[in-house]
Amino acid sequence: MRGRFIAIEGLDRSGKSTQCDRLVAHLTETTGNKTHLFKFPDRSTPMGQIINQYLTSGVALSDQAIHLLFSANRWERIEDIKALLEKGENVVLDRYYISGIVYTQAKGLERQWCTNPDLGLPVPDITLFLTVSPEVASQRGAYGEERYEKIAFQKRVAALFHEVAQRNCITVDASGTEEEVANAINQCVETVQIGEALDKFSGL
Ligand code: NYM
Ligand code: MG
Repeated sequence: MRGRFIAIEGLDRSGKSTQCDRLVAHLTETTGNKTHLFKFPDRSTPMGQIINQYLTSGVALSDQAIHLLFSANRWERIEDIKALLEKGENVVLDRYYISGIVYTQAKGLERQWCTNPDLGLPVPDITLFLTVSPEVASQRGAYGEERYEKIAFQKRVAALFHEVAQRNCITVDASGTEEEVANAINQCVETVQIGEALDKFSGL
């Protein structure tokens, strides 16, 4: 049987990275199979390095160009992800195409335009959306260091995330303790049915 394919989405400083690490440990233990974490953007690839410069040092790129780079950065890792799933290993994603779409749409670009480059990517078995208010997130460590970490922008992203999550995600309240959030995530993950074939993303 193929591995489990799980994505975690949320605002900046919603606790995604911590929870992804915990979920990797949980799946390794409960399924007995290797579990891999992929983080998007993957800043280690050549495209990821340009994305990193854009996010951290204000390199100028048009909204369209950076959007396509974020999408290309997913496409450049997808064959590796599929191969692991087919071997029966699990894959956890720290952000995926929903982040890609809502962060760019929050800048005022059209939903369909934002969706197009990601069409055809494999759809996760479940996408968890960790909710935390932009105000609470802004109190967390190192907030404001990267482009996009501004409350007004995060509020626009949050509104889009909430709308999209109704149809595409399981929403998890991420304002509790690390332990409480991890328990809620583990419960959601246990109920997931794993189909043999991966669906192809066809829109939100
Ligand atoms: N981001 C992330 C996008 O704007 N589009 C995307 O496709 C992805 C994957 O990059 N503010 C944004 C969201 C974050 C930033 O991600 C860096 P992270 O998870 O904070 O490293
Ligand atoms: Mg961030």
